[in-house]
Formats: sequence, C-alpha cells, structure tokens
Amino acid sequence: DVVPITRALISVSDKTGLTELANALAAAGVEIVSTGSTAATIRAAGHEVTDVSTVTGFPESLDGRVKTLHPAVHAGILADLRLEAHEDQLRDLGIAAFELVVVNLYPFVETVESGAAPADVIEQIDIGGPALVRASAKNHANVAIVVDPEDYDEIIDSIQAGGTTLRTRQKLASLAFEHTAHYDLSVSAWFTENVYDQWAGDDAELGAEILDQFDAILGSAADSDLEAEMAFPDTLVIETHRGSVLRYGENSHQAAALYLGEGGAGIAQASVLHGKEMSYNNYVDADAAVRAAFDFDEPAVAIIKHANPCGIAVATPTATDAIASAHRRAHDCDPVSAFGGVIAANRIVTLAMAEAVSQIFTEVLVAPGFEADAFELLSAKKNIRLLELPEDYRRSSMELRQISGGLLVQETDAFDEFDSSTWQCVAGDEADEATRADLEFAWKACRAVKSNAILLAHDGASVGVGMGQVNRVDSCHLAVNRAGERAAGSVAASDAFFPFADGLQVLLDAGITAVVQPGGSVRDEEVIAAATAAGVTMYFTGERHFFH
Ligand code: 93A
Repeated sequence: DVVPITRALISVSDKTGLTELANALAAAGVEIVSTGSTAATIRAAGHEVTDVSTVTGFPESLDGRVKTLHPAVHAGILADLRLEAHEDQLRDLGIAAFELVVVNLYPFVETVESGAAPADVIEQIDIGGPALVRASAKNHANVAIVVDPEDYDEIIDSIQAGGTTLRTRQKLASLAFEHTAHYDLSVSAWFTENVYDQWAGDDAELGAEILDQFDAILGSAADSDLEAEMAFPDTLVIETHRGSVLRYGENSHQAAALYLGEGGAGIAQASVLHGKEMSYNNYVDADAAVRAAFDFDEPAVAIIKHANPCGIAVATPTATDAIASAHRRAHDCDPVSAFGGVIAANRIVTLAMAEAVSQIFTEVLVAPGFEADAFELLSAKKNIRLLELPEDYRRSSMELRQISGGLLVQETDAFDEFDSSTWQCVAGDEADEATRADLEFAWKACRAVKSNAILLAHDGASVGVGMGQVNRVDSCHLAVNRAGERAAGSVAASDAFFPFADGLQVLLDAGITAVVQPGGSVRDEEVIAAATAAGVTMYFTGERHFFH
C-alpha cells in the first residue's frame, strides 16, 4: 500500500515551508504542477514547475476564480489506479495522475477579521481549493493530501522512504475533510451575520422609538399587584433601567432592548470591553455560558451555542495554566460545534487560553477578567466580543420568563450548596474516588444542558452532550453519537429520571461505567435492574434539574 510520488500538485495561499517542500520534491525528482503565485514562489527557489494552465490547456481566468477546476486536473486526482479501467482511461485521455496534492485555502477567516468589505470577503471564498482537497481525500487509496504546512516534514520523510503508506494517507484524508468542513462553517457563519447586518439597519431614531414603546409596556407592569408581591431584592421587573437598544432581537425583524435590573446581579451587568455591540442572542448565550461555568469551584470553561453547551470542562489538577487547560478540554468535546461559540471562563483569562481562543472563531468570551497580554492578543480581533463580569459578580436570585400575556417568576436553580453525600447508590458498587468526581462533574454540567439532558463526561470534561430532545432516548443517542469512541468508559448524568430503561440501555450499550440521575420514576426498578445487569454503578440524587 505504499504509493511512490512522481507528480505533485501544489496550490497554497499560505507559503510557509513551501520552499523547503519544493526543495525536497525537486531533489527526489518529483514533477511539480502549480498555480499562479505558488508556481512563482517555487520558481524563485530555483526549481522547475509546470503551470497548471499548461496541464489544463486553459488559462487561469476570471481573476483566478478558475484555475484548477478542470477535468485534466481532477481526473488526475480522482483516478483509482487500482482499477485497470481507470488506468486505461487516463492513458486514452492523455492525463497523468497525481500522487501528492498540497493545498491550503484562501485566507477567508483572516480576511473577515481584517474588516474587509463584503465583496473582498466573497472573493476569498475558495472553491477550487476545497474541490482539490476533497477529491484527493476521497481518493486516498492513491493520493496523499496535505492541507497544513505542519505536515510537510512527514511528507518529506515519506518521499525519502519511498512513498506514502495507506495509514498516512488515511490520516491525512481525515484531517482534510475536517479542514474543509471548518472552512465551510466559517463561510456560512459569515453569511448569516452579514445578511442580518444588511437587514437590521442601525437607525438611532427607530431605537429611541422602540425604547419608548418598551418603557410604556414595562411602566404599566409597575402599576400591577406584582410589585408588592416581589420578595426578591436584586432583580428587575419594576425597577428597570433603560439599558440599550440591541441591534435586533432573536431575528433581524424583531426590535429589542436590554434593560438592567437594580442591584447588579447577572450577565446584564457585564462590561463589554471590546468588540461589536452585543446582540440579543449573544446575551442569551453568554448567560447560559456563565450559568454553566460558575457552577464549579475549580477553574472551568463552558462553550455555548444556541443556549446549549457544546463543551464544559474543569482544569486537570496538574495543569500549569488551569483555565487554558479547562478551555482546551471543553473545546475538545465538540470542536465542530464550538465554532462561532460563546465562551465563559470562571477565572481570569490567561495568555495561553487567549492564544487558543484566537485560533477559533468565537462570538463572545466572558470572564471575571483578562491578563493584559491576553487582552492585547484578543482585542486585536475585530469580531470577538470581550465581556468582563463585575468584581462582585453573583447570579440573580430570581429567573423571569415572559409568556404571552404574563410573566413567570421562579427562584434561580443553583448548586450553591452542592452536596453529593446524600446521593443513594442504587445499582453496582459504590464509585471509586475518580469515578465519583466524574459523576459530580457530570451532574453539575448536565444542569446547563436544555432538557431532556444527557451528558457524558470523563476526567472532568464533557465528552458527549444530548440536549433538547423531546424524549430521553433520543438525548441518549445524541450524547453517545457525539462522544463516539469516548462514550466507552465515560460516566453519564441525566437531568431527570429515566421513565423507562430504554434510554439508559443506550448508554449501557455504549459502555458507560456509572450514571447519576434523580430517580423517582414509577419504573425505577426496571431502570435499576438494567444498570445492575450491566454491572454499572447508579446513583439517585433525589433532585432533578430541568432547564427549559
Ligand atoms: O479561485 S478558486 O476558487 N478557483 C480555483 O480553481 C482554484 N484552484 C486553486 N481557488 C483556487 N485555488 C486556490 O488558490 C488554492 O486553494 C490556493 O489557496 C490558492 C493558490 O493560488 P496561488 O498559487 O495563485 O497563490
């Protein structure tokens, strides 16, 4: 399964390491085919290059929009030379195969972050590059695809060893698809935001009108009986302060404003230190992120998308930079979803954490503070919003939710006096110390997940989250699918009891080692029997934590 390399296609925007790679390829007698400025760089290093236009017989055209998009290129990449028919067809067509393709894409994210105009951003959506990457990765049986200059050394080693192994090509293919998936996510996130921008308008007069309307509505609430009934000191309802008009509400056709409560609790009190103005959804997600991260005494990070966590983790006890460790572990839970997320840290953001965050498109980062160098690094990015919580930050003691025609009010659900000594072991052996710690982590983290919530955790980090499903079985499937191979050996938490054994069975089949849940179902016995049969430890907490 070793494929010797005789012909390589190179088309890279980031020219890092390109000369060294070309030197090694030239020394090995590999023919290099290349696009515009990539070819120029290789030529400048003193090597022969075939222009891609010579291969295609078609000029690079339309301002470079069409360079490699041609059958002479793609047939050379996609031919499966294990098949005689493919080999024959290539020969008949006069097309030579590539065994190595090196591509990195137009710098889309960097262009967005530079504040470029939409027309310039659109020009940086790479079309031909991802096609090369995906075609090569599909045909990894024959072609090695390299998308990261960090991997050049490994390819150079392979060339010197006589070719690439299937294992290497498979690994590179997997990285390649991850790379194009992330790229497309960046593009789609930009489109979403940019289209909203066009619709929203930022008419200051309209803003004042909206506030007047909202004031009138809230003012009438002040006359109601509710005022007298309020037993909670630190929240708004009546004592609202005009905050600010938000660009728009949950969707761009909805007007919206932020009103601040008296007494200074909650996310509304955070200062926006840097970035574009906060949106309605930013506030909702930042609230969910802070709610999740501040359930832990240890350094913890939560990453939120659409009010749900795509990762929550505490630091490893031995980490030199605790909050950076918590962030990395939270990010690793679901790196695809973390893209465009809202992050909360319950400690001051360090440079190491800032460096990691700066690599990932992030909407909001909220924390008790930022070290100076961390702030400097992050504030160089135009698109991230940096929020600082007040020094005396605390949760609101009350939660309000509007329903049509009224207002629901409840005490805040919190773990302020978290105590797991009341948990009851109902199946399997008592958990050892490490498992117990993971169960406590999972139980706390699960509270931040919209019901029905199932959260799988290992070593103080979520590894799979099943959120917001209308039945618990689906949440179990979702958590297990997200966790993939990591489900086996993890522990599980469920925000409310298992009404049947079926959901739990999904988790047991995936290989969880312990589970914590409130208990209290009429079918508890069935559920306990399933855990017992699987030899899995199960605790009842006696308290559920729905979050809707
Ligand atoms: O404009 S494209 O979408 N159309 C293409 O046919 C094409 N082929 C390669 N972008 C295309 N590329 C990209 O050009 C590569 O992904 C790479 O990022 C860049 C390299 O161009 P140059 O060698 O001129 O710098």
